Amino acid sequence: MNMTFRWYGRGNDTVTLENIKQIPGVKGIVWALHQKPAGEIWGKEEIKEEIDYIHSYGFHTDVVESVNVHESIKLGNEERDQYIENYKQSIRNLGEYGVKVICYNFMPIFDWTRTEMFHPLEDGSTALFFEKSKVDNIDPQELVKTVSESSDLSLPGWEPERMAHIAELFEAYKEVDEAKLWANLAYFLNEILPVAEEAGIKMAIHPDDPPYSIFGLPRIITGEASYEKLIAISNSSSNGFTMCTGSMGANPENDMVQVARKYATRSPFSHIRNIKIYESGNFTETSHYTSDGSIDIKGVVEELNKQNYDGYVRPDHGRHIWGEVCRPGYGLYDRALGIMYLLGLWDAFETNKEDSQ
Ligand code: DNO
Repeated sequence: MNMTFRWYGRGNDTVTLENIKQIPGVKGIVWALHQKPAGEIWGKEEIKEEIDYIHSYGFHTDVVESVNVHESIKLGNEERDQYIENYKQSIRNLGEYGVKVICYNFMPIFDWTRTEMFHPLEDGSTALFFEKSKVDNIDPQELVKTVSESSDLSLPGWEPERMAHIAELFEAYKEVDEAKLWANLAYFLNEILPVAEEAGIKMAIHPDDPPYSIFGLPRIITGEASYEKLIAISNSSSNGFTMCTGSMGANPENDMVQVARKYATRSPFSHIRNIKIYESGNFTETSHYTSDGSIDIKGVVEELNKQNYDGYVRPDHGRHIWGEVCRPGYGLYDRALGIMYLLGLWDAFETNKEDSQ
């Protein structure tokens, strides 16, 4: 388990590399050129500048999250080939600077979606929250109208750039059902995977969050069946997954211990975090501690330990605790606690293993 921490870059994050340096066990920074619009080539100089800065703190820069996929690629329209060429060039450039894993997702229009960023928890902290009925009851047509006409209706995590084109995007996605989205993903993968292999990079697709269709848009990376389909598209060693316990685990039918058992070797990168799921389908983010949520974090780490997992791991979506003011889900304190829990579990399982030998 190679422990890492996601960082949004200088001037773009309340957490500093000095802060992260003081969390025991962190070896690398999960980074990105966050200002880069989806579809543009990541230039060598800008890559070098960022990684030199991160290296100066003694961290590795092996994992990038994310190189975002342009909407044309997901839609499969005539502009996609140009954007795929750009993506390939970014892969080559990142490979040249030693990057090993690129995390990406294939969610139409919206990345992760929550209805509340600072939902109060019983312990007095706040956390991200998803109210299923609220999302279910939003009529996509109304959504487009309201977002286009005013900025009154906006759910957290929606970027203004994308929202500016929301009407066109929804219109374009009318032609794209799940089967078409899969075909567009396959087209993209078959183009980029040979380049990734040559660059020494593993592509690691992130599951959809939450792992089901929202606003009538297709979502396809939702559980084990999706993983099997991905493997069927290409058995390339660069065709990898980001195992995210909180995203995929938001559907209680996904047993994340079993997912870890079956797919850890195909997951060069893991996001390990907990959520508490209610019967209504609502879920709230919690501390990483197994007893606080619905995901068997201890079981997942045990499984990874059994397999001597040497992939990159990061905690994710902390609560906002001790009065910290930060990016929602991305403060210092609770993610640091999460790391100590994950490393503690790992050490204990490691000792058990030695004892039983
Ligand atoms: C949320 C994250 C996602 C993730 C991307 C991966 O906080 O887990 O934004 O980085 O979906 O491409």
